[in-house]
Amino acid sequence: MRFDALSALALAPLVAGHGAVTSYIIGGKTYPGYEGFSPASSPPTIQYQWPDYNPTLSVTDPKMRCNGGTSAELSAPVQAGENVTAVWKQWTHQQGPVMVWMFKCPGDFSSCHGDGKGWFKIDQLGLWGNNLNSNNWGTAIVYKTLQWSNPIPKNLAPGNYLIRHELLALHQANTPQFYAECAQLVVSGSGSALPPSDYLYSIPVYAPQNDPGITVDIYNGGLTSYTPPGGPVWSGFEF
Ligand SMILES: *[C@@H]1O[C@H](CO)[C@@H](O)[C@H](O)[C@H]1NC(C)=O
Ligand SMILES: [Cu+2]
Repeated sequence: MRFDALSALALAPLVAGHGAVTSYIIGGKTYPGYEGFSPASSPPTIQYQWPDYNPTLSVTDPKMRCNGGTSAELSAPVQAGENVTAVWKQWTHQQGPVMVWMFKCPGDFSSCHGDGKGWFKIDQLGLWGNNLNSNNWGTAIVYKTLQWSNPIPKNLAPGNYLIRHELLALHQANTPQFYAECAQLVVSGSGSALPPSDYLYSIPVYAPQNDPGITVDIYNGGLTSYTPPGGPVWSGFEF
């Protein structure tokens, strides 16, 4: 009995671990995402339907893009400059960066799947301070608040976009865990800015598996700083 109880406790964190974006708050309105596991029976959403909470372990895995999701039936309107808040129903890890990416669709969402070199970062938070073996990481904010909020670049050209929220968990040395989900946004505004090509990446693969921001051992090596993989955030002011 005692053994069983302890085993159950030991297993619980595995079952309850990990996480995924489960809804979005935009302009004061909540847009439900998937809360379960596809194929979902829930109503249509703005979010790509994802299959599970499991981490993606390899930068080349197709799940890197949107956790294996497929096109959503709905989209959410957002004004350039307005915040998009992603909400996680659960999240367990406190070491590693948060990164938010967008992709401009050439046309309709039904034919836009984030293919090709078109993804750019609009926000990220890695480490603050100089202690990698700490909770001073972007993902610790998601752990505490179960949310991440940032604005759509104010000058971004209007159009159909995918937004991709990515958590990179670094608590296990040499076993980085990627968690990414996507949703569909219709951006409005009077801007005309689009990122220049040196800010654009394919997903996968936006960085090599041996990128120092991916292979980093946060418990060892005397490191005092950290740079997230995939380059800098696009400020939104270039044309
Ligand atoms: C919008 O996002 C920024 C972070 O980039 C945050 O400081 C601010 O509080 C957010 N605003 C709202 C209304 O959530
Ligand atoms: Cu996990």
